[in-house]
Amino acid sequence: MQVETIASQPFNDQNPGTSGLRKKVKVFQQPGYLENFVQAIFDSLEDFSGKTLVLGGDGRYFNRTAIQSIIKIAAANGFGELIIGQGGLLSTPAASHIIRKYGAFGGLVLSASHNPGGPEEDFGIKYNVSNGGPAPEKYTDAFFKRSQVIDNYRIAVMGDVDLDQIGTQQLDGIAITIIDPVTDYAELMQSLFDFALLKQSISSGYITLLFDAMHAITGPYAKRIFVDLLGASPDSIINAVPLEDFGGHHPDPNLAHAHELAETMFSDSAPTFGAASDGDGDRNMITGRQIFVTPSDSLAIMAANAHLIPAYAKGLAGVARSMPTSQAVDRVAVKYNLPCFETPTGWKFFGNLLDAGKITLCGEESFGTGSDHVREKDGVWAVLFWLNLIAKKRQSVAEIVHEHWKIFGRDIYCRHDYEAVDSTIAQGILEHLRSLLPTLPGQTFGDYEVKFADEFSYTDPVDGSVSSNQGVRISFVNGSRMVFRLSGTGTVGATLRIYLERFEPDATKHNQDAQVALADLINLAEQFCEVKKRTGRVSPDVIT
Ligand code: VG1
Ligand code: CO
Repeated sequence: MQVETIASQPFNDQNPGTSGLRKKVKVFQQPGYLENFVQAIFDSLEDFSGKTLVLGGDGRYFNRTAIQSIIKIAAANGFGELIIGQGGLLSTPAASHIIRKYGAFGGLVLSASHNPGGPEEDFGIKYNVSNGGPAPEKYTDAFFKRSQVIDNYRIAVMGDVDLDQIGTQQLDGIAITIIDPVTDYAELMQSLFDFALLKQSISSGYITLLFDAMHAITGPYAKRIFVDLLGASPDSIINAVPLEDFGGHHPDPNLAHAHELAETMFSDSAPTFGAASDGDGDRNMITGRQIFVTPSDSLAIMAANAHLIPAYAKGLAGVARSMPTSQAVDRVAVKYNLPCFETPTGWKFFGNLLDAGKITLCGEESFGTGSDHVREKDGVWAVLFWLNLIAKKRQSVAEIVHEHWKIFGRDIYCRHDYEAVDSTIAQGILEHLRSLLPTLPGQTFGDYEVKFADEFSYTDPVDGSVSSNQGVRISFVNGSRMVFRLSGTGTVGATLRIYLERFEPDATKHNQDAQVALADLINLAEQFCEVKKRTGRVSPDVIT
């Protein structure tokens, strides 16, 4: 193999955020930008010579170009084999599974997840370690450090690889295996859920399904699993063809962006079940006829009912949620005597808990749920989990949710996002909040007496690593909470996220609209953070 060493200049902005490095495509297209970052990753890793790297992405604009470059850099750096999804496609959870199943050294997943795609939009790259999960902070810190001093990258002199031809090509010094992106993942799903029951429930018409793939990666997965294996009609999947620009939309599964699905689910012709997934297939939105299930509730309901699913029939080792996720799952953990962990935002913090067998299920308020079957959140898995629950319990989504609230009470929840805020103003908001923290405990605001106010810091119970500054939280004596943090996935300015929750034990009050039920807390949040005052905005950009 002929290898060239190309001199390059370091870029100062290659610090991975919540989930990998995300930038505008134009930034990634700068000469040496992608190459430097990939070389910085390889320079930070040890002992991978001759080993296997998994490679794939969500199919967005620049995916194929980036894959061709990465193949050549990986070859030059001594990897022995690359396993690549056909067409350069792999959903994030499928990549995680393939790393685990084939004992790969790690993987590179090309995605900016729920961010829009296209020449003017976003691209991203993240490294996953050998457990199949996102690289923990000690890795991402090392990548960033290396990227700041790197002055060359190594690249093999070779032609482009045919990404569409399944099979192994033995090139000079490296084997390149193109696999079907769906097959291994579909087999895994069949091993976890009761496919016979699901098939019967769908063919009998007991379950009618609408899945919105948002023109993103889950289209082919949904088609194989829901249509080919479970017998759903082909028109039960909408926006099924992955497009480089996701049809010009944000592939973000929430009521705002998956509006086509939302409109149908709240109309008279709604099917029994509706769901959507994001750009890279790790998120999920769950809805039923006339009902939207908050991700926090979804996690709690999954935990309370997991024993009904074949893969979890033996019970759960424990559960975990990210800090801003509502406390609904905590109530399930108390009732069933399960260990319950609170981690910072981002899936990388669940990896150690899953590997150590401390938890089986975990989730985030940002439409992410998953289990120990892979080391990423998993959208299609969550959909199958819910379908299996509906089929087994013979209840509608609304019945399942209302029954859950009756037993555990309802954690009324919402998140307000202020996007593309000037970074200096956003930092000012956080600093202002920090300055308030010591003064708040003991003060009363209407019905709300502050119990504690702090900045969340997490000590990993497995390896003892500490992650500080993970969000400002204000907790009240009545169990309500608000959390403020800045996004680590945006690419324009700063995004302020405000998370609000209030516990409602009274079943006669469970049907309230969250914005109404949380109105006092929403006002209080503004009083504390002054986002409207400081930015001149009148309302959040996105409410979920
Ligand atoms: C957001 C979510 C976080 C999630 C992350 C990656 O991060 O809040 O819960 O893990 O996206 O999800 P942030 O820092 O913007 O709040 V995905 O589907 O983009 O891989
Ligand atoms: Co995603």
